[in-house]
Amino acid sequence: MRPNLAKSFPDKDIEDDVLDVLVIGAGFAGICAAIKLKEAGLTRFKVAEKAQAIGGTWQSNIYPGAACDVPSHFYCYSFFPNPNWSRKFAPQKEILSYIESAVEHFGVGEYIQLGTKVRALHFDEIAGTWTAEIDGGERLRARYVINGMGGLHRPSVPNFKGKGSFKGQSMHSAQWDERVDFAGKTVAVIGSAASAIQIIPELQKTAGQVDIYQRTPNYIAPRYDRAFTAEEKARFARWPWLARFYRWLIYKRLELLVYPLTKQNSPFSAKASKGIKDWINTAVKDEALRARLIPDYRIGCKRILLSDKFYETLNKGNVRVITDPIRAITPDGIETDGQAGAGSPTLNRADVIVYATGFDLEGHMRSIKVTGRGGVTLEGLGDAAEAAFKGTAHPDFPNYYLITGPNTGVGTSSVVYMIELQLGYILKLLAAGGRGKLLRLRGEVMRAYNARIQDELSRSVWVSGCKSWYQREDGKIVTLYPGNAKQFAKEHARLDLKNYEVTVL
Ligand code: N01
Repeated sequence: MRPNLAKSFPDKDIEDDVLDVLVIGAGFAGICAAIKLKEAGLTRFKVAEKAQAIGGTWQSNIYPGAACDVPSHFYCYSFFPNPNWSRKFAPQKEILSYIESAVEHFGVGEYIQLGTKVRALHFDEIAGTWTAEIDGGERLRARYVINGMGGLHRPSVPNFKGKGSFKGQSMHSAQWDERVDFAGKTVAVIGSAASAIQIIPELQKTAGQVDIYQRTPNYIAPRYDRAFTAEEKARFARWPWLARFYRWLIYKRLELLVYPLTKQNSPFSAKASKGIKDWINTAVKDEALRARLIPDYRIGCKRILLSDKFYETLNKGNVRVITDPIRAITPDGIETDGQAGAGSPTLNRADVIVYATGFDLEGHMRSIKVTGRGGVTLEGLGDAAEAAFKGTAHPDFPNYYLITGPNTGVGTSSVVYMIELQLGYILKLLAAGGRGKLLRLRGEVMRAYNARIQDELSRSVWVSGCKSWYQREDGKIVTLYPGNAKQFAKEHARLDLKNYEVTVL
């Protein structure tokens, strides 16, 4: 049942300028929060968005080929279906327009404050409120904070020797420079994972030469992307149950066929990895190249990628895969070690360098200085800073809730679905606390929860011997949730108030 927050946050007796809720970020998570808060009867809330536009990931990742890698009918809000998705995997612009249309449809635009970068958050124990320091000097006070800033935003660009000396243009995949004309240029793409495999087939069409610097090969499965026909879209619009059923089929397929690959002893692994290896062997013409594309770790250890075009693109005459380690960036291009590190260095000339090298999760999450009870800071917490109960609540930060916090990634499902589930839980917390109470998670509850999660993760395929962004440098996984979407839903279905100390303010 949907909590009615109007009871816990009555309209009368409000004399202060304290917001009931400050939401951070206007991506899928923050906008979902705004919609749900409004639906539940709140009006005294604000969404602080650091950029000058809404959309989060889908506002910043505008590189050619950017698209979701979860089917669109499942990569959208369950309460706001879109019968008009143009393709099974919609492109970035369409996803961004979908988010914009949700803002308009639910009338939450007025709650979003753009160009508002939260720099620090301080908890005032006596008042039971949070103060947000905004870049530029503004301060916002709120009873609750919902942090929906997500993890994949801050570009990670490796500090290659000589990086600054490059004479040409360079950009990170998430900071695409649309002014750069790639026609006829030699483009070096560093990285060969989710972002790179979307960019490369597009760049190949215009660039003179595309050099792909691959450190580790990935398992790339076909996406089977296609456009929906006008009839299909009309049917989805005419019969909403059909769109719901189609969404459910996607959900079920991911749960039954893809999620099992996250277990070390999965009976599906051998078949799935053989299928991809067979595909590489038939799709890629060059035999020597095939050998360099076949991963030597278990399928699922790194994210299984989807592309219909990537392997085929490697057959084009203007594409090279370079697997010799990068030694340095020079003014003219990229210097690699010689063959297998034995020969003399090779300079591969480049006009443009594209860093498809992923994101700095830790740096991003720590980009807001959070100070909680007793002056405890995120930095001061060490390991405990990267833990949260159900990925949401932390004992040192009362009335502060995270969406897509630590150990919430169900990599085999739709993050939009997970966001809704987490918000359902957060809304229950808000209903229980209202305007007069402080809810503090019990420390032992968080420790027990995280011990269970880490124990389950120790049996996952993600610790089976590869290196991925799922893991920290020391190998600990603080990103992924070990269960499937159904278990995640169960985890977030009910609020057990015994897990919280409730203080009346
Ligand atoms: O980043 P990544 P991404 N020298 O960290 C290489 C989401 N996403 O932007 O594998 C040389 O996965 C690195 O090599 P290796 C999705 O969740 C979603 O591609 O570490 N190479 C790898 O090849 C995804 O998982 C969509 O050996 C270096 C690449 O750079 C997440 O974003 C689309 C290097 C980084 O891969 C991140 O994907 C795109 C170095 N020093 C992304 N450092 C959707 O469709 C790194 N690399 C929703």
